Amino acid sequence: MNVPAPKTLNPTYQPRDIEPKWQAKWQEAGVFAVPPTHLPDGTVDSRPKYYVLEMFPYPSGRLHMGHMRNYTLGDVLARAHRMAGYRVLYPLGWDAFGLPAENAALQAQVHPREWTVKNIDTMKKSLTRMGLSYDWNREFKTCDPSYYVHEQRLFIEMWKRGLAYRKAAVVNFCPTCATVLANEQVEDGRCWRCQSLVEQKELEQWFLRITAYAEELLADLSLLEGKWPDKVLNMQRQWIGRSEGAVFRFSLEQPGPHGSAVEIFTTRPDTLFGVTFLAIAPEHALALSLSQGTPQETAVGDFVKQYQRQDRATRNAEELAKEGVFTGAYAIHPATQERIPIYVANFVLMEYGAGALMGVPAHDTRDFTFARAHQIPIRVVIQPTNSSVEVFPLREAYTGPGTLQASGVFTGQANDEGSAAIVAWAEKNGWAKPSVQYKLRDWLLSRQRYWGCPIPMVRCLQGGHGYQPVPEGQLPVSLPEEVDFQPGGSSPLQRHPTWKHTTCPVCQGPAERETDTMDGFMESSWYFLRYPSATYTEGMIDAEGVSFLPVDQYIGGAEHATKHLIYARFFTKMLRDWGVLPSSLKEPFSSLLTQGMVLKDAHRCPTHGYLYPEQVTHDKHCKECGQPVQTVERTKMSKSFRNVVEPLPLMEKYGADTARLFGLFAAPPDTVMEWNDVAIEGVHRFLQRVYRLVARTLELPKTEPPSAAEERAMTRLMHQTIRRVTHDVFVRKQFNTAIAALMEWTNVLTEQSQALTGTTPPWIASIETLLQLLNPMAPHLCEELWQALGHETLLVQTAWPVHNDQLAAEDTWQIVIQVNGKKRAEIAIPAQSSEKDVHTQALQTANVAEHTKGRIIKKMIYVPGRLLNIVVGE
Ligand code: ANZ
Repeated sequence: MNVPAPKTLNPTYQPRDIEPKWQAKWQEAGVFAVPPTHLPDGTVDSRPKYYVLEMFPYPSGRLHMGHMRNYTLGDVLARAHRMAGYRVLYPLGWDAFGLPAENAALQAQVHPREWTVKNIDTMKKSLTRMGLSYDWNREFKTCDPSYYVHEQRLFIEMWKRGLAYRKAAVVNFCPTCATVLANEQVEDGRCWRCQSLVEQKELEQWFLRITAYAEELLADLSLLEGKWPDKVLNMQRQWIGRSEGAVFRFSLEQPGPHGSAVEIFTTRPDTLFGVTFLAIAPEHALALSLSQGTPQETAVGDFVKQYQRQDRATRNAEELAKEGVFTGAYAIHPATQERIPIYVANFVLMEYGAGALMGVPAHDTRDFTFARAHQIPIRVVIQPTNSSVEVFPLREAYTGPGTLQASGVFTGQANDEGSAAIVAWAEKNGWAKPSVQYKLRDWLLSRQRYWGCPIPMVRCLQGGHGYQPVPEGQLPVSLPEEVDFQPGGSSPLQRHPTWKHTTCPVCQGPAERETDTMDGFMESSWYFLRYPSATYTEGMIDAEGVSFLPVDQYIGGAEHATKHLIYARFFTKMLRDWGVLPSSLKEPFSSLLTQGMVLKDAHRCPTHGYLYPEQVTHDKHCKECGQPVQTVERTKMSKSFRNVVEPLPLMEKYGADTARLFGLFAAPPDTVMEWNDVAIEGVHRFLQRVYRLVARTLELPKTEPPSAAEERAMTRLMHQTIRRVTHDVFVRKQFNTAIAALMEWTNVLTEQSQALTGTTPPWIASIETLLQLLNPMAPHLCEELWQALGHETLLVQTAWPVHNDQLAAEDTWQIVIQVNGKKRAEIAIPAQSSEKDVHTQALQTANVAEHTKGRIIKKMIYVPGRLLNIVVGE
């Protein structure tokens, strides 16, 4: 091998000098840009594509450890795949609309755009400092009209196809943010951003019909099995929440202007004969009218008022106190003709099923509690096979399977069979139909805020044309820059003196623009389509862009499981149905990696609350008052816990390569990562060792080739390490074990280097391969050392090393010998020995001979090259 001429190397590792230098060189050489498939010279780039993407950041202005971990994972995959010969698309943009920008405008009197742009600038500098290999040519921010124009076209198309519509709805309203919130944005009855108690208001809103895709969104989760974390798949299944059952119609005893029947949804038609009450939601049209003129009228009125104000999440919670009030009215049981009392109850949700249920106290826990509280009769209609359930003394509902009893002609049937038979019979008689319900609700899109994408619709004021889309030639509908930020119920767009006034596209008469803007989750539902076609202006994505889909590896937080990750799937399926995306594209993200959180101990003083690390003494006392502090172990990094580690100072101290490596080494990517000051020192020392190893190599003269045996041993370890690291990086995506393999190898090489009197081709090959394998994780250091070894070409442009199984094979096998499953010896035997040779040598080993002496060998189980289990008996 031709050993290149060495260059000089600074005697000590100085990441602060090395890192910016290489970042500039990579930029200059344009090594991270993805050229078009069809090059101007007529050639076609036929490398396989690899699209790796991290969930794009909200430009809050701060880069935290979570970001750092997230982006390093993506960068390692991008860099490794580039070296392995893929055409890698690895872009970043900005999720730039959202409330914090608008809140900043309210508080600090800066325009949201200015705030956002400034933050993007700061964050981009930090990301660049980390040495991330993005193709910045594809960067965009979602608050630019050139981005959201595509979203407005998409909305109009959805409206034309009936997938966007308006509906009056009881909505979650945050009084502090003065905006409507989607169900997903209410957490424990509070606003997800400001934690204010959420109120309920009835307002006309824009919705997106995601429920049209409920079935497919659920079914296609099976395509993601093994490629997405089970946890995320299960959360989506629950969220979509498919229930099979039936709708039954119960006639009212006294039909009135409100109708003659009440419909209920049940998943347990088998319990029909056990129904002893009905319950309807407080918002149900019948709630007030049924009680009219009955002594219950006031009680029902008060109850309805009270619960209409309660937010959806609380109403839905398991621990909600089950309350209800009798309406004074009765229904007639369709099978038994009995009178069934109708209640209004808080645990019945208007949005689910028919907004009403049939109560079966004997077989449903909730109904049981309710019946006891309201002295409602209990009727047992299912008997378990091996015991018996009687009304007295029934302590709890029997919810298990069994045989139907007291169920007319269905008595004696197994309950699951009975269920189908009852529905079929009732359907024939005209008072039931099978029904499938989903928990998934249509997506409430409108927000009464300024800093979002304008909804491109206008309302005709005089001509009676209702809502009309803004004509294509007038798109994008851009946000006005001059607005007045006053907190209040209406959006600043509503208060703008001129912006909303326009003309009706149908009659040219006066019209008003929609002043609501879109939910911020809209921009993130399709942004991954934009990077591959970043410069295409005619539409969202062109053929070239499509060729990069789907995203091969998506990386982000599991907290997006039921929001962004469902919306993006919905949009992909919808755009495929429209022909914008190919029919073969079923899912947007082939593989999903949800990275674990970064945790760190926090310290709390009984008097001074949470303390910064520098406020705590070595023996864990508060520096202020001397009291012992309580350690809250492994808690989420958060400003309020004062346990945040800032990435920038960390990179200043140790360099970006150490910070990157620590994030990768501390834990597998999908598990929580614990912050540890000792470990960061540890990875820093490892990089210094690599540096010294190369420095030592450069000091030595070239010498004669080593002995064949030495060369063989060196080459073997190199090929074994290539094999391990390649598998860990490309297949397992477990970078911590890849780094461990490189650390082990470095230790061996360091030890050998001490005795070395000169460098030889296999030695240089080892050192260079070490740098190539470490390069995706610590790219700056490796590039510097690569250059020091005399290379003119950039390390990032070299090919990923490929191992050779033969060269990696051991000369000898270490085989564990067990007798009846217990380890008795370990033998070394030339590799590739026959099974018979292994038997012979094993039986001759003293400890094995002793344990088999005088016993009959029944069987020998052999795992080639690894293990022999001798099964003996008397
Ligand atoms: C009678 C019955 C008997 C029920 C029994 C359950 C057990 P999932 O599985 O979540 O879909 N239900 C129907 N509509 C409701 C509404 N709008 N709000 C609250 N609860 C409602 O739940 C379906 C069950 O929840 C239905 O089946 C109904 O109670 C209740 F032994 O009907 B069941």
